[in-house]
Amino acid sequence: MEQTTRRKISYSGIQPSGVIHLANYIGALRNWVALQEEYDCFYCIVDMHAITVRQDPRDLRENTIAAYAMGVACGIDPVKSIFYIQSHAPAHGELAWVLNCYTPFGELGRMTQFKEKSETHADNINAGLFTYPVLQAADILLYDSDVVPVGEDQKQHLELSRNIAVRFNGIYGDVFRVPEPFISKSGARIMSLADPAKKMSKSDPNPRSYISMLDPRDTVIKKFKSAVTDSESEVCFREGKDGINNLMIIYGVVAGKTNNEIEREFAGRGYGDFKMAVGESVADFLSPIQEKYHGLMADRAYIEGCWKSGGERARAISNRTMATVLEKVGMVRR
Ligand code: ATP
Ligand code: LTN
Repeated sequence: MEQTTRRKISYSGIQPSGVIHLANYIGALRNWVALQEEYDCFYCIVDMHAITVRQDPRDLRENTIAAYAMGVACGIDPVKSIFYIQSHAPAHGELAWVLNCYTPFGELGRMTQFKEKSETHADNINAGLFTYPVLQAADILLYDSDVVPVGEDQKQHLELSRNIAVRFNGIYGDVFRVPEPFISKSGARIMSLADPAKKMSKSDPNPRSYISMLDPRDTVIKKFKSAVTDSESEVCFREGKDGINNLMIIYGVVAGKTNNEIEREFAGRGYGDFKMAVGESVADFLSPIQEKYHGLMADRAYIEGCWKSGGERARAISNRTMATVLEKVGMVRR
């Protein structure tokens, strides 16, 4: 760990396991982008994590490229930040193996994402799904990361990463920086539009439950019009009004308004008007991102150049950390 004045480091990853949706943006990506102002940033498309669930190879490759382009379209600067594809830096897998040997089985068994995914993928409960959070810890620890911008659902994995780092440091000295989660106060858990008791998720079979970042305008408006709310009519942020609270959070982010402003704007106007306004604002918000995305996808050479250079920079740094780790645990130098 360097002790000279260094900029703090932000690290995060997203799986290319399907379309990127509005909750990924609100819960995570917008913070990735914002942190670029003050932090040195590493952002990663975690294709190695994605194969813990069976993937069609062609889809995985396309989804990886699409997720990368979407990251850039949302504002990740591939020159300023190191934006890369996980499998392009082999130290991730290497460190994950080492850390597996320092992670108790029982701690992994308590991970709620593992329990949930074992239920939804009961036909393929593989060892990778079980050790998934160790690979995540490796991602983070390789880059000396200070903060990890994620949604609320990743809190438990972050806690495990911290435990792994502390345990390893306890044995070998200060090898890893212990990272902090960076979770927004508002928007860290965006709920499904079809069932406000469940989180918005790209693996939800009902496409009405989420807004893809690529949904066309009329689809966005239709989905918000049919969003499940409650039987009252007052637009206000209150416990028990999960559907409306969720729409208020989304509207607040895309239109830059506070809850008070939203309540005043829709006083006496009912849910119909409100849902329409949310739909239109989200569509307006997505439109320039979609335009940028399609431009990038049409210029494969440009984004390929970006991920190759990101991969090179990530490899150089992660290989250095890996060499230190191997030396600490007692491997003979190559
Ligand atoms: P799946 O739902 O299929 O497990 P996912 O949509 O959670 O996938 P990930 O790649 O696992 O997507 O997550 C990327 C980032 O988006 C993570 O930081 C995660 O915490 C965040 N995120 C995912 N869903 C939500 C949500 N509903 N609200 C806020 N943030 C979310
Ligand atoms: N596990 C995360 C994705 C992820 C990640 C990371 C997030 C993989 N590696 C490193 C932050 C830092 C998820 O399922 N959303």
